[in-house]
Amino acid sequence: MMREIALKVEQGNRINEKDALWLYQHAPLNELGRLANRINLRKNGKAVFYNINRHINPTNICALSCKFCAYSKKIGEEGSYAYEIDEMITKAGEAVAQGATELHMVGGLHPRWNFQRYVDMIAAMHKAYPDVHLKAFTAVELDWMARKARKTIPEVMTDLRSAGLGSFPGGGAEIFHPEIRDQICDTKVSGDQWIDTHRTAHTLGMRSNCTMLYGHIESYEHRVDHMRRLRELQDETSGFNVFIPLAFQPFQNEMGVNRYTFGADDLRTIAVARIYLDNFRHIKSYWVMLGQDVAQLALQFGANDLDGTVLEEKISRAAGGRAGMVMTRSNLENLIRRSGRIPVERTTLYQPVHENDRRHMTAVSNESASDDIIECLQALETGGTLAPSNLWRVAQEAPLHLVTKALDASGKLFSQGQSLTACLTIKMDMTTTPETAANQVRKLDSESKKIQNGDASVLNLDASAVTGALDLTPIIESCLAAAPRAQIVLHGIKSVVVTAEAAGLKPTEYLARLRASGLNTLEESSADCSMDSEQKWMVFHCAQSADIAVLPLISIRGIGSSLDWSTWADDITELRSRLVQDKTLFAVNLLVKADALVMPSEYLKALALTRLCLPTSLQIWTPVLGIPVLAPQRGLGADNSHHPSMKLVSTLSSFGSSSLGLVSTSELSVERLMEDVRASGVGPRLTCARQNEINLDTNIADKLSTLRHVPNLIAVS
Ligand code: V47
Ligand code: SF4
Repeated sequence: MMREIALKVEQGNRINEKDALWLYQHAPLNELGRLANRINLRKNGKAVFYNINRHINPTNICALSCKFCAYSKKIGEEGSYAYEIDEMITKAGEAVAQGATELHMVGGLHPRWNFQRYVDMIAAMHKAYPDVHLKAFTAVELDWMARKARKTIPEVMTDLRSAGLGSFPGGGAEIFHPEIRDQICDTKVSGDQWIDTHRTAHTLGMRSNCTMLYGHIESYEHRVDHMRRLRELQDETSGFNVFIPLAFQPFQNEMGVNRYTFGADDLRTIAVARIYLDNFRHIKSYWVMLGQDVAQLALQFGANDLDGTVLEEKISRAAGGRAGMVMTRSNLENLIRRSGRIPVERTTLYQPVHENDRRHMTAVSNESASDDIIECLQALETGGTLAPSNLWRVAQEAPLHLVTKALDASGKLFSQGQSLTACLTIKMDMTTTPETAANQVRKLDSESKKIQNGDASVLNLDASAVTGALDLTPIIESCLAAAPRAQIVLHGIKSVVVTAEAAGLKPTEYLARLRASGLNTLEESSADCSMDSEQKWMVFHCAQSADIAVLPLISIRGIGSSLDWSTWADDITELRSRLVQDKTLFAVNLLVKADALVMPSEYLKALALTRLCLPTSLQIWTPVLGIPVLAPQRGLGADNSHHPSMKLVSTLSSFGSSSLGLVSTSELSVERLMEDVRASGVGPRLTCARQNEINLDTNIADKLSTLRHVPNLIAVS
């Protein structure tokens, strides 16, 4: 079916709603992304738009009470506000001083504002800043104004245009289908009215945008139906500038929805829109709702616009939006450049602000790379290896989609029991102070129940911050006394070296003692990256001869505004050379150096390349909280269940991850995590094991068979 749909698209035929639904439900994520990406490159070339704009939400006082809306308040309610026109002009002035070419204004339906108030607002703004494009008022606000003024929609639009309004934003569309609309915003204009209003605008020669609010209670069918109505109107009028999927922000709503959209769903939505909405030139990856991370990735999945600097956005913020309210020009340009695209500042009507940039908008037939890079990828695809210099160049130069194409063709994806696993873990921070360590052990008494109940299987002794000598043998013994079924992992290699030295022991001797006390795995920490590689591998070999499994690390790091692929290439080369002699290695962790600025698209490319470079007997672990995120943090709950990196979990298996590694049950909600894992499932490919999923101290063959016969394995299909 994927091939049929792709063929339709390649031959210039449009896909139908059934095809769109199939793509949503079944298309492999990367194949879908490649198709959408190809279409976008043909329509828009390598240019990705952004604009310098400011949002001004004139009031949050609203006569309606849409169930999804966290933003609206009633008159007199705490937190309600209504700006005077002067205040708005001051805000606009700040933006204009920073180069804004657009003001975006939407807000609540203020019961005490009459139509003239809106006309005055636009007239005053236009007078103060005649060169700035005023994009204001949703179909919902226009309907409100028309009813208040007893005017028709065309009259309202004409008056606003005469006052200086430039175009209409796409809000208020939500989900058109009455099955959903009646549940989430029954007092708002209907879907048909929304469409009629935009038809009127287009007929009057004005342009508008359109949106879709997704990720709440609607189904894929409702989304496709929504897009169908937009495509039909666009066929009629060609008046839409852009389609903007709005990812639902889940806090303070009356619909019982309390989780962010899955990253894989966001990417799917952008891609399906790009493929289905063939009569739209632009698809917006709205960073405010998607978060910077997914917004950046979406540029590879069919989107060609990031929206703008925004400056003050209150609607998503009220509902738990965590992407921040403002981006600078250089932030936006950096996100675009590091996805291999060319940033182009645009006007509201999608013209380049600098005429010279138009050349970047010329169609490109597909992602490309030089012949030798293609040859290198082919070598990896067929199981070959590359010299370090070539490895480094491939990582640096190959576009993400060429890498995933090679990965798909290699047959390495989903080769390990077709699972994405997680080892549920209790983490204990080790320190050199014996009293604190003893306290930790005491704490374990309560935590040990989790292990006895099978809710966790691993005890992770985190010694990565330990700098002095700390003999872990008594601690491990106490741990096992409290939780006899626990598998003990030691995180951090340096402590082994330091402690052995202080005790006058050889590392082999100390490791043998640790093994005798019950240690089964030694895991490299990012703090160990500074160790000399020979010394590190010497410790690993000693551990292995003591029958302790080892988990090395592959690290990537960002430097300034780019990514340094050399540490990654070195780690891969090193690991490959070790693998020749060492058949007992079973997994590696893929980690970003803590201080690094690494883009999500770069992390996923590193993951896909790592999978391509290493034999499938070696699992690649992507620890959830080690996935790089760009967005600033906000406190949304005590644990990390809403951490932005969770958004990417649903994408990881498509890029070659085998496991989320050691997941600390006190840091992340397992239920949430399982939802994310399920959300990545295309067909019966993914499973999330709750307990004993990886028996760390067995050899690979045993372990793989364990993977396939895990008790309580939850199959996802
Ligand atoms: O209509 C409300 C949505 C819209 C939430 O045209 C929410 O360029 C997510 O339409 N989670 C207003 N979305 C914003 C809008 C928009 C934004 C950016 C650019 C453009 C454009 C238009 O925000 C509303 C509603 O669909 N919304 N609450 C929420 N919790
Ligand atoms: Fe009012 Fe708009 Fe919120 Fe609905 S979504 S309650 S119309 S501000």
